[in-house]
Amino acid sequence: MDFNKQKQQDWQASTLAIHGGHQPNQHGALVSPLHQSATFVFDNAEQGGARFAGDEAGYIYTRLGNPTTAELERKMALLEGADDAAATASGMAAVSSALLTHLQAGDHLVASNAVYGCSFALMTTQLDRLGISCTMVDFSDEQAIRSAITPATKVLFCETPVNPHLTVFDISRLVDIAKQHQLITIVDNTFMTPLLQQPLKMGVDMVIHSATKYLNGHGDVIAGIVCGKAEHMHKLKFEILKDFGAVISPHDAWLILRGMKTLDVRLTRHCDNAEQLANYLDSHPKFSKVFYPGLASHSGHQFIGKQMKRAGGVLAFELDGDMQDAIKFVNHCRLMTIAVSLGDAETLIQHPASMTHSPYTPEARAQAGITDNLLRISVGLEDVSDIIADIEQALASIG
Ligand code: LCS
Repeated sequence: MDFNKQKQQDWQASTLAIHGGHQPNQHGALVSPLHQSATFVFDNAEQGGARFAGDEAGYIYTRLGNPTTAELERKMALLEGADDAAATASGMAAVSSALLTHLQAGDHLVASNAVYGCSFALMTTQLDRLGISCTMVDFSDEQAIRSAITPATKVLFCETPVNPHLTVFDISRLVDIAKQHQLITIVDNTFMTPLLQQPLKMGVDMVIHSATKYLNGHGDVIAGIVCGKAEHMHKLKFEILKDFGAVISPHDAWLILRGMKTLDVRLTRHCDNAEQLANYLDSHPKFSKVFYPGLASHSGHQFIGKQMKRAGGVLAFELDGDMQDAIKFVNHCRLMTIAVSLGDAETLIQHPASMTHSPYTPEARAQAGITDNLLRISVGLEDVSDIIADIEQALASIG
């Protein structure tokens, strides 16, 4: 990386989210220019050849690198404590690129049985087509993980906290298991962002994000990020992303750079609102279970202040009743918007069994603890009293 990393490494995360990776530009613009260009001009044919050969630094073609994208990648590498980062076209491109960096036909992957629905589909269906097998187990059960490992296993993969029911896994324990078997660990850090959790600093090899969520924060971009060690990132960028092609648009990278300037203040508000909402739901007789690591009753609570700074802005709960009652409740929400995604200013409510986790088979969903009456809320930035009032009126409407 060709920037003043030493100086920037000393900054706090909230400062890095604003200034990290920024370099002076030609006209001294405060906001880094958007380099919306597919290709870059060579002074002469020799220079073009030298850039392709890797003998001269400089941009070639945006699928191989772009100055706007590079600023986002430097910022994320600094925030996660990584050697390097790569921005991708979506969170799923980040998940698939990270996995394909380490896996090939004949290899085996052990993954948590509760992950985002399309990560489940990728690991159980698409990778299977490529000859990469996957065993999914409960990552809270150390013995289950150990039993799933075979001589062909190369990677351990999980999200923590888990989408949609916020189970938290012990990252240091997973790293210990992986080290004993010489496995690569990949953690999806989407629900936390590096401001709340830094898995690489706990020994994880690769971290991935759906940047669609908190990093961008404004609901107008689909993107992903992978962070990791230099040799892994080199393979990911200059083999996997180069040849499979799932790179980010520079415009989307630019929007994420803008969004990240407010990441710290947004996350503080998301967490404050989610804590208050979780306490409200937990004390209400109509909600039989509330899943939020910020609650003392949640199994993940022991990790708050250790592995993760705060519990984040997503919570889930089971409404007293069946799936039809849950659907009816959702349909009566007025302020809370019925939509998937998370990490936006707007509070979003969705029904995981029929929406985000519909790629699961009913059996796999049951094993992962995703019940038919489970609802997930991505708590937004509104005044929390308005969100609570919306829940009250929805409950009153369904009787
Ligand atoms: N990882 C996690 C933990 C996610 O929640 C998602 C998307 C992805 C990866 C994939 O990211 P994408 O390609 O969508 O940028 N989660 C979604 C969700 O819960 N609702 O809609 C998308």
